[in-house]
Amino acid sequence: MDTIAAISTSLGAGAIGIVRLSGGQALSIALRFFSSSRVKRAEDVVPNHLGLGTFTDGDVHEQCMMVYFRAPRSYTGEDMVEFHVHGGSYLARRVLEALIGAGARLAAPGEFTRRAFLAGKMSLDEAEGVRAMISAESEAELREAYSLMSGRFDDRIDEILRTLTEVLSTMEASLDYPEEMEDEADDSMEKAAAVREEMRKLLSSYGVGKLIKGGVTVAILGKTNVGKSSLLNRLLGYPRAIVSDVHGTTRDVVGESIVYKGVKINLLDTAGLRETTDSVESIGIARSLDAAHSADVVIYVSESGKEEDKKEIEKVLSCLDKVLLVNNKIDILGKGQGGINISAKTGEGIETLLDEVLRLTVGEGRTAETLTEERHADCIRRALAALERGIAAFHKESTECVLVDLRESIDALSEIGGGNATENIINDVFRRFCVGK
Ligand SMILES: Nc1nc2c(ncn2[C@@H]2O[C@H](COP(=O)(O)OP(=O)(O)OP(=O)(O)O)[C@@H](O)[C@H]2O)c(=O)[nH]1
Ligand SMILES: [Mg+2]
Repeated sequence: MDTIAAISTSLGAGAIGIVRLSGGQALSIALRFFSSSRVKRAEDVVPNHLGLGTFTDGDVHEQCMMVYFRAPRSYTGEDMVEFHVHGGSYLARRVLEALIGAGARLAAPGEFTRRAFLAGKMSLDEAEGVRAMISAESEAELREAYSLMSGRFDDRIDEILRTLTEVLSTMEASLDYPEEMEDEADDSMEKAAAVREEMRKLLSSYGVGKLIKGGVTVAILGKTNVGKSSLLNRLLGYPRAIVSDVHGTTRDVVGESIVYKGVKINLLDTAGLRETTDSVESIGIARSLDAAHSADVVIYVSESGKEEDKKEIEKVLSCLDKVLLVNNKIDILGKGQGGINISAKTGEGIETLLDEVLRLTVGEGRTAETLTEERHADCIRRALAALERGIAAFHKESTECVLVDLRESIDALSEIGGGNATENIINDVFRRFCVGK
């Protein structure tokens, strides 16, 4: 394979910039520019040692560090070189240009990791874990990403695959010797049923997994002046939205995120609900309702103790899934009946409110492995559907059909690790990586 190069650190001012090379020519290209008192020729380079030297390209001289990873003991499994140069996007770009001028090719997004996958250094879902680690924004997300990247999730899938393969070979044998193998076939189907449960459990964790990955979206809804924007500001810890005692202050949806107990929460403050003839405010109110419908949880704020027209609230909230009723301003109005009592002004009750948001969404007890990737969920859905068909076929005593369904189930599940993933699937996974990873 040709030798690829890219800047692996983010562009912009920083303490260091890393420029990477991977491929058969990595070391020879690197040594056209790098020299030090110890390193004159390729034989002088000690693998896995970071050495100080000078990168020289025409008039450009840069004191930098270089490290060489010899194949196959590198991230990609190929010969790799990294230059650690002083931070600053121009310098790193200049080094990259020199390497490309000397025969390296600019790497495509995720191409280093793709090569690692092709070299058998990691499975496809582990590669997805690498990407998830990079984009994680909360502790919960990081934990799930690590489970993917470290192969814990992969191990669980492999275990299911092993069982299914065993079931398949027993059923294949029972096709030839139906009478002798009757008991074994029955046992196998019990195993298949256990695997079915396992797959169902994994799939049901996807709801939570999605929330952990994308964050829990919470819309703050209510009439004008009840303190929605004050609540948003209190949750963020700084005055993001305008607060005033004028009714109809907020016109647009204001969105910001926080991390609470390791979970990302996307907050949406919305325009207060009221009858209005103002065309701009009407648009704002329509957006409030859209935000409420797209949210995972709606916090409906009222002023504590103030009766609101029940029918009117019903109209707004009836089709919403998860609603938390909140009585605000308890510092001046006292606690209300029903709902969570808070004061956006003093902060009282805010933790209770956030705990309730988590309880309604990600719950308290998370399972060992949570499904976070749509691609994996899709594979398991197909594998489960095929397995269910197979189990049904067994009870109708059609072993040929059972075999077809079992094979389909195994194929779908194998796609997770990338064993039989098509070029399209692989392209799709790595397309979403950044350049240099
Ligand atoms: N005492 C007290 N005042 C509050 C509290 N929350 C909000 N307020 C006051 O209530 C008024 C309205 O607050 P906002 O946060 O702007 O209300 P809103 O619901 O966003 O209003 P709109 O944007 O017009 O829909 C302001 O004067 C706030 O200072 C609270 O917990 N206690
Ligand atoms: Mg407001």
